Amino acid sequence: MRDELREINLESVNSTNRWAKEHISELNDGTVVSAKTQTAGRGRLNRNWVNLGEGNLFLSFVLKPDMKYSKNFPNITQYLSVVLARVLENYNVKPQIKWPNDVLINGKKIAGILAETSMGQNSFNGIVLGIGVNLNARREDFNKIDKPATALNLESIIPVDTENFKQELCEEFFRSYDEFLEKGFSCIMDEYITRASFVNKELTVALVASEVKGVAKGVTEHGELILVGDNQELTLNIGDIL
Ligand code: BT5
Repeated sequence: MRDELREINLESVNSTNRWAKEHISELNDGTVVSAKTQTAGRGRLNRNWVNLGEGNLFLSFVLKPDMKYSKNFPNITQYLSVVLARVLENYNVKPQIKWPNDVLINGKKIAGILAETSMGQNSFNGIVLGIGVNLNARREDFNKIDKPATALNLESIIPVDTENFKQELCEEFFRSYDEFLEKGFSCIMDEYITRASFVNKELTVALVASEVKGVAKGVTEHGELILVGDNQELTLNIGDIL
């Protein structure tokens, strides 16, 4: 737990991740940057995070962990997916995690997570861990998104207050962040698997320039996807389940 939460609340920004990276040298470890609205949100591989406007969550954690924990950095997005699932469960919904870190409700994406590393000339400046959560939207807003998506207000009977949700998420994140840095994926593995939407399913996974098919057996102790194909067992640390 951090002593005090340092928060930066912006009205409108292109991307909270981009803003946090640009200002990282002035920001302390544990700073939370959020914006009421985000005009050019980004996802992985140059994909966009669609802006559903005010009332939704656009947030980046600025993290400056000790390099002695660097082997656990690749799992930080999975850590955040579990943290989010815990918070969502308080709203009486059943979140599921789609490897590696998408969070879904009833098979539709409610949140996306993007970690970016900031490097200086020869140094590590920190990690910017961004999350967008759809909290308040109308069904017609999802026409702007090319894949099934949803928002918490459409799934939960409990009213959703964006500011409260943000505080709950930050509190939950920092409650077990130090433990995560020390122990890595193993400290969330059970919770991750319990909520996994993909285990024992037949999947196609897009890799950088190809696709592989198989049945997902689970994940390794490092959070990699284990995919059993016709004649081979693959362990994937990057990819997109199609
Ligand atoms: C992600 O990428 O899901 C990571 C998104 C991270 C967004 C946050 S918002 C705060 C912070 N600042 C930023 O600039 N970014 C972070 P990826 O796995 O590549 O998924 C992108 C795909 O999700 C898109 O191609 C769409 O199919 C879908 N998508 C886009 N906007 C969505 C939305 N609002 N709700 C649900 N799905 C969406």
